[in-house]
Order: sequence, then structure tokens, then C-alpha cells
Amino acid sequence: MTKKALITGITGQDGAYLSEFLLKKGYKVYGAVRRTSSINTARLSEMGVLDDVELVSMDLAEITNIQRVIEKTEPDEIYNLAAQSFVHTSYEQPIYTSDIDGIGVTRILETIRNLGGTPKFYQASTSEMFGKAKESPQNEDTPFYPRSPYGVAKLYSHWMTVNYRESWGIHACSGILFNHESPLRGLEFVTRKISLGMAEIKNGKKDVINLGNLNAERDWGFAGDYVEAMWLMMQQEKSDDYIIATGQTHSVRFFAEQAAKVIGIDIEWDIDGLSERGFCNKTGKTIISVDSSFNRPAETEHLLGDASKAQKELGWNPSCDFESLVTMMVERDLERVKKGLVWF
Ligand code: NAP
Ligand code: F7E
Repeated sequence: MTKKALITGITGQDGAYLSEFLLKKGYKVYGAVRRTSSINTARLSEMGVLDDVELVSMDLAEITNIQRVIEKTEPDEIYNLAAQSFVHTSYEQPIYTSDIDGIGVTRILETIRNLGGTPKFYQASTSEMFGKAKESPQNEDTPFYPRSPYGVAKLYSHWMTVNYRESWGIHACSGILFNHESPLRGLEFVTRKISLGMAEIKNGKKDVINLGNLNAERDWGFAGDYVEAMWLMMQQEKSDDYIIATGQTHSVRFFAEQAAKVIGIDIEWDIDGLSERGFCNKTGKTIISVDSSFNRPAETEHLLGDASKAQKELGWNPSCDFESLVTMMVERDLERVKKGLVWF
């Protein structure tokens, strides 16, 4: 029998990669989209899957809507990827973020409970829950210390997922995914901001990329690898929680240096008091400048994941290394800028 999956947040980066992955596995894919004046299907189009998924209208703010959609589509598996996912915005919209990223998850879990415990449920948890990390690398036993309203809301929904599994026997997994990127990453996130910025600099459409904290370190992987891990978790007989990460961490500064190399520029850094700039070592032209408005009220400085449980129990391993990821992102943005096609 054809398996059915319902993906919330299907219009986002992971939604596009997961749709492609599940369609290749033969699933019937329903994609939940919230009503907006213009639904952003650009990623699904670029992935070539827009015509193969069935979109249904659903907002995590509205439990009656969630109930009707789940009853109508009768999925075997729900992947909850929908969220207000931009950490910086969560400081300005903490209540909205808590409602969608926190209570929104309980709305789905309550619906599953009322339906007798099926379908299976995947929750998109995050390394941001480790925040001011108590140890490095972080694993499933590392204590949480979130540093943003986003991280706090996601921690609540992580524990609700665990609690519904333990209380009601729901097959509910929490994937604690470290940062994962791709050419479909939103423009507000630092990796895509840098990859597009470099492509624009190369094509004479921009001079300088303004960034915030250059010293923050992240364990960056490729989104295409990470959606496979989501699916693997859902196929286990017993549901559980897993860290998904590459086991390597790099600073924003190093990401920028690597991205600049793809367009043929070697960056050097000039620190003058509180100001800093990255410049081309041949022309002296400024490529990176620091703008403190991108700083966060409380920063997550260092993340590094230990995915050995997922490697052992799921047989999951990342296929794409850091250098290939940076090159893939800059090269795709170079193609887009040349064609005048930049979106998301
Ligand atoms: P993304 O590109 O920002 O996509 C978020 C999705 O959520 C979009 O489809 C968005 O719809 C939808 N959404 C937002 N508010 C909604 C609401 N009220 N009701 C229904 N849908 C709503 O995020 P992503 O990078 O694909 O990440 C997927 C999930 O994994 C998110 O939950 C994120 O928090 C989590 N996560 C991401 C990472 C990462 O590094 N990418 C790491 C760990 C965890 P619109 O198109 O209408 O905005
Ligand atoms: O920031 C620093 C910034 O916004 C990464 C989401 O998918 O991953 C993502 O959250 C770092 C931070 O991602 C700029 O201060 C410097 O330290 O790309 P980001 P994030 O906050 O790590 C986690 C795992 C999620 O779950 C989230 O949903 O880069 N940084 N300069 C900057 N960040 C941005 N956005 N823009 C800058 O100019």
C-alpha cells in the first residue's frame, strides 16, 4: 500500500528536500501550507516536485484546521517542519514564536492522541536548544540552555514530543538537527546571505556584505542529507530522539573566507578598535563589514554535534562535507545572479 506523509512547512528549505526524498520512496505527499496572500512555492518548483505534491491549507495556530486536515488526509507519518525558524526574529516576536513553535506542536500531538495514537510524528527540534552549551560536542544527554525565544519554544515542543511518546505511546521522534544549509536556504540566514553576497560581488552587483558576529561557530551540514535522517527515525520500531550533525564546526568568518575563495578572492582581516573589515588581499577592497545590528541580545557562540547514536542506530552518515557545501551554495547563486533569478 502506498504510504502517505503530511509535511508541515513544505514551502521551506527542508520541506522541499523531504518532499523530493519521500516522492522517490513512493510516498503520496501532502504539504500543509498556511494561507498567505501569495504562497511561496518557489523551492518546490526549483526542486521539480510542485506538481507531484498535494497542497492543503493548514496553520499551526488553528487546532480545528489541524484536526480536519489530519482526518481528511489520513497520513501514516507527519513531519512537523513548520516554524517561525529565524532566531533573530524570535527576540522581536517571542509570543508568536512560542505559539507556533511551542503550542502549535501540542495542537498536532493532541490531535494524534484524540485519533487514538496514530499517525507517527516527527518533530523538527534544534541544536539551538543547547544555546550556551554545557559541553562540547553536544549529544543526546547534554543539558539544554537555550539562548533565544526560538530555542525556548523549541525546547518546550521537544519535551512535549517526549512526553506524548511516554504518556500516550505515540510513535513520536524528536530530531535534534544542527544547522543544515543548501542552495534553497532562506536569504535571512547567514550562509545564504554570504553565498548570494559573493555571487553579487563577482557580478558587480554589490560591493560589501554586512555581517554580525563573525566568531560564532556552527556545525553546518547539507539539508539533503538531514531529511534522510528524519525518515530513518520514523522507520525505527521504537521512536526516540537523535542528534543529527557533521561533527565539525566552523566560524562565520571561516565560512565567508571559503565562500570568497569560490569567487577567486582571498580575504584578509583588519581590526581597528571595535570595527573590523574583511578585504581582498589583492585589491584592498572591503568585502565584509561588521554591522552590530545583526548581533543578538544573547548569542549561541559555539555548536558542535556528536551524531554517533544516529550513526550506530540509524546507519546515518552525512555525504557532503563543509567545503562542498559552501561551493555548492556559491555556485548555484552565481548561476542565479547571472540569469537574474534570485528569490526566497
Ligand atoms: P524554513 O525554510 O524557515 O521553513 C519554515 C516553514 O514553516 C515554511 O514552510 C513556513 O511557511 C512554515 N510556517 C511558518 N509559520 C507557520 C504557521 N503558522 N503555520 C504553518 N506553517 C508555518 O525552515 P527550514 O530551514 O526548512 O527548517 C524546517 C524546520 O526545522 C523548522 O521547524 C526549523 O525550526 C527546524 N530546524 C531547522 C534547522 C536548519 O538548520 N535549517 C535546524 C534545526 C531545526 P511560509 O512559506 O508560509 O513562510
Ligand atoms: O545564524 C551569526 C549569528 O541565522 C548563524 C536556523 O535554521 O539554525 C538556524 O539558526 C550564526 C549566528 O542561523 C549574521 O549571530 C553573523 O551566531 O544563519 P543563522 P542560526 O541562528 O544558527 C538553527 C539550528 C535553527 O534551528 C534555526 O531555525 O551566524 N551571524 N552575522 C549572522 N546571522 C545572520 N542570520 N545574519 C548575519 O548577518
